[in-house]
Amino acid sequence: MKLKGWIVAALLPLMSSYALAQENNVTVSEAWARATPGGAKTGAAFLQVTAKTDSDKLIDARSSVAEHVELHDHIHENGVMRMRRVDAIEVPVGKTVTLQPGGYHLMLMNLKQPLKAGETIDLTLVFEKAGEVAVTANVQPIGAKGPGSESGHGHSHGHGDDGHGEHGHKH
Ligand SMILES: [Cu+2]
Repeated sequence: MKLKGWIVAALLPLMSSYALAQENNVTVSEAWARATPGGAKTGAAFLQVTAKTDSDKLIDARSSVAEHVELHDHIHENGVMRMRRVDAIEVPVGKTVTLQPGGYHLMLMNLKQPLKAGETIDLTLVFEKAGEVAVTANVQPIGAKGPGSESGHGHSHGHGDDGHGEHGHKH
């Protein structure tokens, strides 16, 4: 069937860009990472986690592009935004937890290579109950604030004010 083949061909890239993964109760979607300037040793990755029928906790993560991956949060301290390592990110049942710039994120430590916009990286998330969930993250340009138009949700606003949202991932 010609038509069927066409539909499959159209859906495959869409599905990979959604980076959908489902493991029991936990769903991970919209995974993306920020491109890094050459020489940067750390990068950041973001995603959404939903727990359908039971609360869970994100307790660890790893990627083949980084020596190790830390779970980070941002806190305001005396008017300054700082990153802080956290042991776990709670995923309450029925809620979608969004890891995004300025909030929770995955810190990719000791990058083995720069992250280039347009490429993809692998992420393995470790949940307390659901265990390991592997996803593919799209690398968005430096300064990107969301998964971009490639996510299929039309989050690309294109008003170009990239001035804020940069919190200086210094370690
Ligand atoms: Cu961080």
